[in-house]
Amino acid sequence: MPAPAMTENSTLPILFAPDKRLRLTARPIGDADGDMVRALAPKMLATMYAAPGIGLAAPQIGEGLRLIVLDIQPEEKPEPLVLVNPEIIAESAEAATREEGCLSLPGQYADVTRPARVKLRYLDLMGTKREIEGDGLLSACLQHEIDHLDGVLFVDHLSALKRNMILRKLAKDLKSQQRG
Ligand code: K2U
Ligand code: ZN
Repeated sequence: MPAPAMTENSTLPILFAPDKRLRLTARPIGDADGDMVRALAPKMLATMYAAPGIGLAAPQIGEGLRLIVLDIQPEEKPEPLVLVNPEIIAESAEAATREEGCLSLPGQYADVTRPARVKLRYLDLMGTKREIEGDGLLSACLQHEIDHLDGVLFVDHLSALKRNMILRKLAKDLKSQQRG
């Protein structure tokens, strides 16, 4: 059986806020899930590249699993990362602010402040324990994706006023699209 390509051309539909499935806490991946996760990861990467995005969490495609994919490298040298059951094990006291967007909140952007550097422990697709440390865009992306696993969206880090403005606009846009 040929080794599954890291990405396939089959993309999955991305859920948009205020879909309730984006607010659930995802469950840890167990040993029994190996084959399903190895089949899902390439589809999530293909979906992310097609969006385009630099990160994607399983809840965004409706799977309540603690699985994220990311690739912050420019297109010429893609460096896909698949993180199973990722956990933040250290974060800097120093904070950093960056404008964030989200594939599940299309067209909405806002400045989000997070720890500048994070260290994560995770399992790779073969079940090997690994660690990754990041700052800058990688740090923001890792934290943004792990938030998704806990039902947290970037707007939750904003003031209630800004969060409600964005969520109200998204709900309105969604309604007008459904009306067609
Ligand atoms: O999880 C997602 O919705 C994909 C996010 C990942 C992300 C958000 C904020 C900061 C870093 C990563 C993005 O929508 S992917 C689009 C993108 C592209 C370049 C830079 C930032 C965001
Ligand atoms: Zn997002």
